[in-house]
Formats: sequence, structure tokens, C-alpha cells
Amino acid sequence: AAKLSPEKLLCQLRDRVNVTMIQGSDGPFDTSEWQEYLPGKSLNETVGRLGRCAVVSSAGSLKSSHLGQEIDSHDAILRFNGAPVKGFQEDVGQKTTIRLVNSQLVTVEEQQFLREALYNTGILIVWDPAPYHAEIHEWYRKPDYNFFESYKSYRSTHPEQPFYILNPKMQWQLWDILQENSLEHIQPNPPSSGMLGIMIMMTLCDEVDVYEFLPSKRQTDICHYYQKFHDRACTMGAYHPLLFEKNLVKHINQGTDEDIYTHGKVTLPGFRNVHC
Ligand code: NCC
Repeated sequence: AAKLSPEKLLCQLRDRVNVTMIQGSDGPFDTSEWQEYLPGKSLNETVGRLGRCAVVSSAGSLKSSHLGQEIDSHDAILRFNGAPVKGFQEDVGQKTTIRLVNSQLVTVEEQQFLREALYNTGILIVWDPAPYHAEIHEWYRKPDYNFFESYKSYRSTHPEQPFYILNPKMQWQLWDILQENSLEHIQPNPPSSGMLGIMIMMTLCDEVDVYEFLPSKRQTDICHYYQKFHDRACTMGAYHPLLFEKNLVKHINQGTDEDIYTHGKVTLPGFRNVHC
């Protein structure tokens, strides 16, 4: 159903989706208080130039995949929310370079977020659903979840760990491209953490392997590889336009259908290797 060729679609993603983190010079964050909390270094400076990267979805189909070694062979690995590695290394690997968390987790599950050792590894990035194409000031006044205090608490107790706030403008730049390339009308909710994480890694890396975002032969109704909870909406989407995200990723996949079937693996080029 996609209207653009994969090459053109990659160019649109590269040129129209601005993946940036909130900086101390941005709008309402340009106060002396916020300068103490926001990381001094940019994400680019923190990670350096990355080669082969892996994005590990939290899907139940990772269970019994034995993909751990393959995943760990990458230069950098991105994981989501509370997805653990301890006890699941065989299937999901043990390295974590970046963990992308949603603002709901940071506020509603604040106590766990502030206490659990799981979050103390690697670079943290938090994102919050902003109103459609809202300006940063408007979002700051009315975030979906008011995670700012929890962010500050975390920064105070873990000042050495890089922890970024994703600039919300990218969600809707990406959503617009999803909508333009779908025949159906998409509900106006921001893309899932999975899709946002893929865009972040395409910005930082030469090449990105994504695991079990497009489900393999192990596809299951079990929501997460780390829980015994069944819900088809986890794979197909309810709030997030997950099905449309998956169609788009399938369209730009540079790997084989066999790799999707056996490993749930999709291979995408980093944006610096996309020539338009
Ligand atoms: O479940 P969640 O997502 O943390 O999963 C991370 C990303 O993995 C991909 N995924 C997950 C399960 C599955 N069966 N198939 C998949 O493809 C998706 O791309 C997903 O984004 C989120 O996107 O932030 C989400 O977060 C959870 C929840 O808030 C966190 O896990 C923290 O507890 C949401 N669940 C609920 O609110 C109940 C989920 O809707 C989206």
C-alpha cells in the first residue's frame, strides 16, 4: 500500500524526521535550573560514530529465539522500557547501549524507575507523546505524562549516567510520513517506542538490525518475552499506529524475507548511508 519506492521513502525519513534531544538552549529549558539537569554533552558526542547497531523489540516472539549472541555481536544495542536482560541473555543478549523509555513508565512506575538497577546501564532517553505538531513550549506546559520531576530526581541520584529527553517534534514528522504512505486513515497517536528507537539508531549508526519488530515464525500472542501476559494488541497495536509502522519498516527492509521468518530480523541503512 506504500506509495513511494523504498529509496524515496528512506530519503523522506532522512530529510523530514529531525531526531534531536532537548538541549539547554531549547525554549523553556534554557533556564539555569535546567542547565544543571540536562546532560552537558550531546548524544552524538556521547556515543561517537556507531557501526552495526541492533534494536531489540520487547515482543514475546523473542522467547526461545537464541538470538542473544547475534544481538551482542553489534557495536551498540537499543532496548525499550523495562525490558530486562538478566535471565534472558540467551534470547536477547546482555549488552545495553541505549534504553528508550516512555514518559508513562517514568511517572506511573516512578518508584521502580528510580530504584531498579535495570535502568542504571547505558544511556537513557525518555519520550512523551506531544500534541500534534505542538511547539516545545506548548508541550512543556501540557505533557501527556508530567515526567519532568521524576527526570530531575533520577538525574540527581545518577548524575554520571547520560539521560536525554527526546525532542517531541520528531514524533509527528514521522507520523505524517506514516500517514502519507498508508491508504487508510491512521489514528492521530504518536508512533510506538519501537519505531522511535529505530529512527534514533538510523541516525546514529551505519547499519541497523531490528529484532522481532516484524514478527518471525515464533509470532505469539504473548506480549513480552519477559512476562506471561497475552494480548494481540501488543504486536498489532491499539494506541500506537503499530501496524502502519511495521508496513513501512517492511517496505524499507534491505534484508531477506527468510531473515524475517527465521530471526525476526530486518536490516536498515543508517541515514548517513542513504544517498538521495
Ligand atoms: O510494550 P512496550 O511498548 O514496552 O514494547 C516496546 C516496543 O516493542 C515493540 N513490540 C512490543 C511487543 C510486541 N508484542 N510487539 C512489538 O513489536 C513495539 O514497537 C513497542 O513500542 C511503548 O511503545 O512505549 C510501549 O510501552 C508499554 C508500557 O508503557 C511500557 O512497557 C512500560 O511498562 C505500553 N503498554 C501499556 O501501556 C500497557 C505499550 O502499549 C507501548
